[in-house]
Amino acid sequence: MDPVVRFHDQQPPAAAVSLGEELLAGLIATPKFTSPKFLYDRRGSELFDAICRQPEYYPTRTEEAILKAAKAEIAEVVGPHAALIELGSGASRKVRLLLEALRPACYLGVDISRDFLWESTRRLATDYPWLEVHAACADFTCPMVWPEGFGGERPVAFFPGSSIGNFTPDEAEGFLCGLAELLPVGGGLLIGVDLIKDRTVLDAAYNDAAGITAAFNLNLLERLRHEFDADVEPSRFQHQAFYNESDSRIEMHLVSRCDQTVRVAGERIRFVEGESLHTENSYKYSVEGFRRLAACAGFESRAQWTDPDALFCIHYLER
Ligand code: AVI
Repeated sequence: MDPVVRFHDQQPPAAAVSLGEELLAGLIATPKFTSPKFLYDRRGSELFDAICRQPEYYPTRTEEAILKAAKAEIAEVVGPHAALIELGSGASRKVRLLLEALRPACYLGVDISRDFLWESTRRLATDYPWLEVHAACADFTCPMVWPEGFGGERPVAFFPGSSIGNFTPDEAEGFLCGLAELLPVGGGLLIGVDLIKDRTVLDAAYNDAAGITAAFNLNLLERLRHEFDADVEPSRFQHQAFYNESDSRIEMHLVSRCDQTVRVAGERIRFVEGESLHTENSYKYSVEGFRRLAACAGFESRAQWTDPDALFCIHYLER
């Protein structure tokens, strides 16, 4: 039998136009920057999946190990029959580690990539026939509403992968405030957050020996060529990633190897040799630091789990 997924399209129709404007605004700014979301076209998502399998990139396997080890405890704190919402659900891989233990009443996957979302929620509905599966194609970083027909007594959002780290702390607080408004009192948030640690571990994680993170970063330029009609030559830029200790963040940049002018969507963008385009931040938090941030957004800490090497933390917070 065909798996049943209730699909809700919440995509704004003019997305492509406003994306171009947003991109250009960052390229003509000083210093130049682009939002990390531009790194995720189809190829970018594939490369990110490959990053997650690199030996130096510890967050994915560490978070999965924590989820496996703590699933019974997580289920006890969260309680059964929740309405589970996965933000940025992608391949819905991590949630599978929890479903049998959590036994939620229903599941909603939220992702911006329509095809990916459709395929992964259909697979989920096939593999967990007892679960009511919903999918919402939406940009969860923008204000959203729970789709019609989805709900239950207690919504619990699941936001793994330390994606919260790709927001600045102010943006993260704003995002958590928006989420707090969507959740009733007693609603929960299970969130994965990368921890502050030795810089050699961090620098290696974003400069893997196989060059996958470099390819992921440089793929932004391929995207500029194909989608935004840019005449940019990726080999004239170099991947750079380093830990900025004072801001507790990894910074990822594309550094121009020479003086050059690039045309993007009819606009001429000048780079001098050594000038960088800042493509991503990945903030790291202490356990306490993140609890403080969440408290500012109206969440109370209920529990948290870390790995033996204190690389990564999963927090359970409640409204
Ligand atoms: C998705 N996000 C949490 C990843 C990170 O670690 O900040 C993206 C990434 N960028 C380079 N490597 C991985």
